[in-house]
Amino acid sequence: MIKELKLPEIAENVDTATVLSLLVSEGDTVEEEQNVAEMESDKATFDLPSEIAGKIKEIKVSEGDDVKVGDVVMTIESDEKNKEDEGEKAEKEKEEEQEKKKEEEEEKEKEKKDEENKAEEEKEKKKEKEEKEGEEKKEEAAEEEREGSEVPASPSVRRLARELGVDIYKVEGTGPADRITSDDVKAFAKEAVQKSDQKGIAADDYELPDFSKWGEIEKKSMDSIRKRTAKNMQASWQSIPHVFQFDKADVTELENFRKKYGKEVEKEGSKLTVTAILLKITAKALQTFPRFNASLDLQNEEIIYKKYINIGVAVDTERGLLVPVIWDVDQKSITELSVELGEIAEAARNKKIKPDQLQGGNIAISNLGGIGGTNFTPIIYRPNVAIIGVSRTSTEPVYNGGEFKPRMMLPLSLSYDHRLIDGAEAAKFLRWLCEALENPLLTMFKGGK
Ligand code: CAO
Repeated sequence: MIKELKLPEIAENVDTATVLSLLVSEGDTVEEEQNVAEMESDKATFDLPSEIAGKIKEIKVSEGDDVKVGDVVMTIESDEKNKEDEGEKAEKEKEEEQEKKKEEEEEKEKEKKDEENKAEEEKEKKKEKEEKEGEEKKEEAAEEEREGSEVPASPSVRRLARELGVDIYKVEGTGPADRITSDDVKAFAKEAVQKSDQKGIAADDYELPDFSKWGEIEKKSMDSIRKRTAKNMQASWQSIPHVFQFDKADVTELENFRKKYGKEVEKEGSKLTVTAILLKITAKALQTFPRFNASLDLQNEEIIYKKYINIGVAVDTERGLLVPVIWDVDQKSITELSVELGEIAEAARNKKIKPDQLQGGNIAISNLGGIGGTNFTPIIYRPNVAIIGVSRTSTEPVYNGGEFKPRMMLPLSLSYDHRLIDGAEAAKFLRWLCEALENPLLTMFKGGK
């Protein structure tokens, strides 16, 4: 019995991987779970294990090939017929079960949607009537006059289109008399997002000059991480209205503490750095300010509050920026966080990070202080709503009301999504972080668990 080994699902939004190296040849015998190829997606490097024990029959890819999820990488002839039959049966049963579950879910979804549509239509009719003489009608008329054309959509649908950044004049109405419904707007927005995801990096119309006219040049293809970073950064920057807040924490006492107790962490084979301490304090801050731990679902007009505290840490690697995630930060000690931070940073740099270690973060910390700089404005990682930027601690003269004293000041920046977070809340969040760094005891009674 010959079994096809296909490239499995790797991670969300990842549909291809490159074959870095083949670890077997045709005719080789392999064990179940034995790694047969080393692969690299734009998020991480990972090993591809054989699902069965047997003999490699045919290898369908070569090193350097890009393979799509679901494509056959190689075929393997099983050496245990019975086991295979059993496996096949179980797989078939699993598939049937999944199919059944999917059908039930689709049916449920359809019923829900029908109900929603009905309710939405009734609501809209009522609203339209109320709004006929109302203020919004005037606004609508004024807007239509401005735009110079009539669009059959209620003010609430127009508002939704504005919030989703949809040009209502491009939406085709499917309601009575071609009226544009909120579903039409949502479907249009969804399609636009899908299209932009498929397109990869959206190149604009700008035409590059021929640089070789002015001197020697060399062209190199962008590697997968660079392509992914460019695409994500562009999408985040274009879709999130960023606002930036800056503050400084007096970390003089904290630095003394770090020097004194750093040895405890060294015993565990790691280093007590500002990043590890900040991870712990940020976890407390997220419990106190849950909006910073949330995501925005504009399509369904919902705010998704997460009850877990996972924090991404930007890591500078030779291949570019990676953001591995430390899970359940609130449940770990600073020593554990220091050790884990050291391990994931090393894994990211040595291409050993697994795709699922790069997912599920609610906010990110980007510390460039080890390199230098007085401040910077990092871009938020979608679907997060904020990112904390850390610059270099420096000794500054600080006036204490009577005299200037040399204090160690840590500059912090906060980039936040202004659709969800208001300026005052952002200022409070960052102040909270600074005060907690200045006096960590405050975190014990200033909210949080
Ligand atoms: N101010 C002054 N010194 C700092 C500092 C700061 N804010 N942050 C770190 N340092 C010091 C550390 O104490 C350490 O000093 P010693 O070598 O004397 O012990 C040194 O800088 C190097 O620190 P580190 O990098 O080993 O450890 P870390 O835990 O602070 O940071 C990590 C870990 C992974 C965040 C970091 O290595 C890194 O990759 N930073 C770059 C992140 C990045 O690229 N961000 C840009 C993303 S754009 O959004």
